[in-house]
Amino acid sequence: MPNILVLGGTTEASALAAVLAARGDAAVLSYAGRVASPKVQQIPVRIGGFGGAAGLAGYLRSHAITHLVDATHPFAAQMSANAIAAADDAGVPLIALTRPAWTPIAGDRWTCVRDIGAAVAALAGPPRRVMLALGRMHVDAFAAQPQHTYLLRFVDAPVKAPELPQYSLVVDRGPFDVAGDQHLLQAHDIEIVVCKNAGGVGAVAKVAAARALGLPMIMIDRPALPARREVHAVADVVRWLDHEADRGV
Ligand code: 3Y8
Ligand code: NAP
Repeated sequence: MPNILVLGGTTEASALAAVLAARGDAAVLSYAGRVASPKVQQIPVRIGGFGGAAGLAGYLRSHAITHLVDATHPFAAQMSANAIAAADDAGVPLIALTRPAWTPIAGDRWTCVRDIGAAVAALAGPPRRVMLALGRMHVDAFAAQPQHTYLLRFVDAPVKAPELPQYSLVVDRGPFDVAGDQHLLQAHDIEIVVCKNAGGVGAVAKVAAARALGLPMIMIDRPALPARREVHAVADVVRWLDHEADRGV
């Protein structure tokens, strides 16, 4: 019988968890513990780091995990690298459930940059009204461009005030919808949107909203990851689980 560990934190991880619950599979979804109240899941949840790749390998062994599914966000690069190393060390099959990157369509005004630092640099110039749809973890880097008026969106109210001279803060969690994001951009008279190329559907609303309003975007490319088996659909993970289980791998 499979005993599955899902590394979660994404819309796709939640969708997979619901399918595993319906199938009656033994499965646990893991969160880092980044937000105060993570989404309630239909399978048991564990919260907190493992203690690096070695800690995760130890968890795989001590909990007799038979299959590891990395369904983390494309920017959770450290977790994904640790999953590859730990699965190899513990001899546990690994699959990644991830989302294809968003791609621009005709008329889009994207400036693609390689990381947060390049996004900060791309904001050099006269004051503008900028939406940073990046969450909380990287906002302080934008203090290097204090001339702008920022709109921030966090999952939780921050413990420490962001180090930006001029900002508005919205506390909200996705998945978001296009009408809501279009209203938000218009209400704050946003001139440019900065975001990560997260892919998927839970964060795409702002991309569609900016497109509808003809706004430029600074799109941060996702970090490169070591090679691993990757699928883009929950059904492909289920097929893998059944196939690998049949082979007794
Ligand atoms: C803790 C667990 C689900 C998962 C939902 C997806 C969609 C909604 C959109 C914007 C962009 C952002 C941010 C975002 C989205 C989904 C998904 C996604 C982006 C939760 C969650 C956890 C987190 C962590 C949080 C980060 C932050 C990033 C906000 C749950 C709600 C900006 C990423 O305060 C903090 O420390 C927040 C940290 C990592 C990035 C950052 O740098 O701040 N996600 N988000 C996970 C854990 O503890 O392991 O409560 O559901 C999950 C979701 N957030 O099941 O429906 O699938 O991507 N999350 C980005 O894409 O740029 C918001 O505002 O438009
Ligand atoms: P990260 O930088 O790749 O990971 C840093 C450390 O956090 C990891 O080494 C691990 O600690 C711990 N960790 C990360 N994900 C974990 C998980 N699912 N379960 C247990 N521990 C985890 O990760 P991150 O970018 O901070 O993302 C953290 C979580 O938020 C992930 O679940 C991710 O899916 C979710 N998320 C992230 C983003 C984003 O923009 N980065 C967006 C949406 C959702 P140890 O080394 O101690 O094991």
